[in-house]
Amino acid sequence: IYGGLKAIPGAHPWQVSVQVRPKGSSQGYKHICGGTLVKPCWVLTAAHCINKNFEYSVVLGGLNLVQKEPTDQTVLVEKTIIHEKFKETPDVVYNDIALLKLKATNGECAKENQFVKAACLPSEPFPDGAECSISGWGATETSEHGSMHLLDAKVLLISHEACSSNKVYEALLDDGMFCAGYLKGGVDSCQGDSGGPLTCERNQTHYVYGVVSWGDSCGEKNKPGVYTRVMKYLDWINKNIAEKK
Ligand code: 4AZ
Repeated sequence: IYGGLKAIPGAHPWQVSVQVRPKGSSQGYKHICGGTLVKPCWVLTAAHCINKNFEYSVVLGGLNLVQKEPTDQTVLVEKTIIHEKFKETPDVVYNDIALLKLKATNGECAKENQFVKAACLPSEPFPDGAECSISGWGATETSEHGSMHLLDAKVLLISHEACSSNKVYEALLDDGMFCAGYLKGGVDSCQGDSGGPLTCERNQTHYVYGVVSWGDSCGEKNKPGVYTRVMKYLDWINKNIAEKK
């Protein structure tokens, strides 16, 4: 996160660290992306975070990536589901959304508490200009390797029109994406935040409105972050998590 601050404990209880290790290895898992807990056994993330040569786990309830904390829960991923129309090109990522099904132990995946709690799926759009929140352990203005502490920042939703102007992303955006941040630059998501949440709040309820997806660099003028538009994928999400807890 560029232009962020250390998150307060319990402020983003749906934030997860998506971690990987090579398939069949006995190494420790390492952070690769963010994700959002949307049901006790389901995490929403970006499709570009998934690679079939890795096995996945998620860490819930933690703020510090390098120290074990009493609130941490580590849960293995049983299955990854990538959107059928996910496509990466050198400039754009389309349909950048995936689900991680967590592996239950004694009938439970995530145990919800003050530090671990699912975000709601949105059912209504938020207006352009709405102030929303991004969070993650990704690159910062002072560290391309990312932050050991979870950082967060406020961003504004940017209209499709403004973000498709000649100075910004021209014709690159489709209706499964939206931009958020500031055209002047400075506050943005970055590498390592991918897959993580952009949440917007209404009536004390937090909705996962976007998934950190891509952008031309980070924090630069006229290059805001681009987010997967979760509202567009509700049927896909609901179909995949239906009665699978
Ligand atoms: C990345 O490389 C990435 N500024 C993520 C977010 C943004 C740019 C790049 C948005 O994963």
